[in-house]
Amino acid sequence: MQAAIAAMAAHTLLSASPFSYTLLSTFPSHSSPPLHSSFHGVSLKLPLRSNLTLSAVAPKPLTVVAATKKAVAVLKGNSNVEGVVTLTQENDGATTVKVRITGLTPGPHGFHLHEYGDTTNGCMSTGAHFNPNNMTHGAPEDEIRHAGDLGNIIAGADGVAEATIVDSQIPLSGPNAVIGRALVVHELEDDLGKGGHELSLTTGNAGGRLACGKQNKRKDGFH
Ligand SMILES: [Cu+2]
Ligand SMILES: [Zn+2]
Repeated sequence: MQAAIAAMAAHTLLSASPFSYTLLSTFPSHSSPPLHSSFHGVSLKLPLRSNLTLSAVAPKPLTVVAATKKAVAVLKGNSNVEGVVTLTQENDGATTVKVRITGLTPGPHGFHLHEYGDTTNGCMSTGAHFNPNNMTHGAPEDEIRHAGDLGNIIAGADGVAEATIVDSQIPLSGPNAVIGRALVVHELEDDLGKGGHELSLTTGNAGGRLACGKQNKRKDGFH
C-alpha cells in the first residue's frame, strides 16, 4: 500500500515537472516590466505569446541542418581480414563511404550494409542486406536494389582494398539511418543480382562473411 502511494506520488511529480518547467522557462520572457507596461488588453498579449514562442524555437533546426554527420566502423572477423570504414554526410546529401580493408585475396569482394549491428555470433548475426524498401539484390546504380548494396571493393596484389563510394540510400540519420547497422566484406565477388545463381537476387552470391563491423556515431560528427 505504501509502495503504491509512493509510486503515485512519483508519477505526480514526474508528470508535474515538465509543466512547471514550461512555466518557468516562458515566464521571464513574457513578464519583463517593459512588455507589461506597454500592453493593457488580454487580446494583445495572446498573439504576442505565440510570436515569441516561434522565434525562440526557430534557431535550433538551423544548427542541425548545417552539421556534417560522421560515423565509423571497425571491421573484424575470424580471419586476418580487417579494416576501417568512415561515413560522412553533409546535410541531407549523399553519404561518402571511405573504405580501407587489409588481408584480402586480390580481386573483387562484395561489400554491403547489413541490417543489424549485432556481432554476437560473428558476422552471421548481422542479418541480411539492409533492405527497408523490400527490393531484390542489385548493383549500387540500379533502381531495384537493397539500400545496403554497395557493390564490390577490389583488393590489390598486397591484399589491400581502398575505395571511396558515394551513395544516396544510406543516410546517417532519419528513418533509414545506418547507425547501428553493420558493414560486411565478403569472400567472393558480388554478381550484383545478374549471375543467374539462386542466391543472386538475395546476396549476389558473394560467399562467406570475412569481416564486419557496426557503424557508430563519431564524436566529431554528431553535436
Ligand atoms: Cu553482405
Ligand atoms: Zn543486397
